Amino acid sequence: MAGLIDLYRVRGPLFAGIDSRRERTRYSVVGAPLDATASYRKGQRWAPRSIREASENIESNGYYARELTIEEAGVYDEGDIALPHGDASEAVRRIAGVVGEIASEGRVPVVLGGEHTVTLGSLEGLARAGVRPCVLVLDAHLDLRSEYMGEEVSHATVMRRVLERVHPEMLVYIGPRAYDREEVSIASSRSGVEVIYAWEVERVGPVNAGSRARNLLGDCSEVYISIDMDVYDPAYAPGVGTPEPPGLRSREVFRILMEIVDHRVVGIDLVEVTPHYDCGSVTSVLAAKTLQEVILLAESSRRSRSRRPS
Ligand SMILES: [Mn+2]
Repeated sequence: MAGLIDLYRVRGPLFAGIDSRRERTRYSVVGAPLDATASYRKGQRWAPRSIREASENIESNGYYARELTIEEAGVYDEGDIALPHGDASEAVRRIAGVVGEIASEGRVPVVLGGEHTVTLGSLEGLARAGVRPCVLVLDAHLDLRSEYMGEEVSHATVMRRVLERVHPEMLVYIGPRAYDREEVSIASSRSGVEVIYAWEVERVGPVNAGSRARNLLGDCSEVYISIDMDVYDPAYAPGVGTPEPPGLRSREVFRILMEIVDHRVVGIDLVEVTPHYDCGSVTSVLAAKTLQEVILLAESSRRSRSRRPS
């Protein structure tokens, strides 16, 4: 029977409800509550809390990754980064500072957005720690505009800035279906940028789409995964900043992740959940389950590798 003091203790929400000792964990969940440049629906700043709450109330096993539970995988919740409202560039600097510190400890940052702009800070932080991964983006959009509504650092330009400022060896997209002509021409002309469009996933199926992405990332020793929740069909994830039907089904995304996610994961972000436009928290719940699956797939792969005799 718990003492009375335990009954009064209220903390959280913490990611997956795990109150772990940091030194026994490898994954650092950190919230980046930014919605400075959201052009349609705002409120992504409320997402970290909403995703944490959902994550406390789903079961701790993976869908494909069934060997480990999220408690066993080793996750520590660092809390949220204090970000200014309305200054995306300063927010990116602060995110880079925090993520850089986490990565320099050899830990894997798991960034809860916030709008997609947070990915720039996260990748700049990793680079500062000497980690230069290939980048896999699941997104309805290419986010390759040079500027958007007069802003150079924005959710609609974030991958263009990543190409210019971080120079990943490979940038692979899965799920795009919304873009302008300039973005498509950049995506098709730059070496090291590959796109598996949503209709290609539909045509070849998630297993083949996933294995194509895995081949494209075959030479990468480190991989960063950015999941924009609008990659899902709005029927599965209505609470996002810029919904784009028709999109991927939840089981398709999970099957794709199973094909790709392995021990090479050095950083993860999940962005664009917009709780006030969500219905019954379905987007936050799917976001929490998606993150859990990515962590479990990465950690299971890492442990099975370290068990293997060399
Ligand atoms: Mn998007």
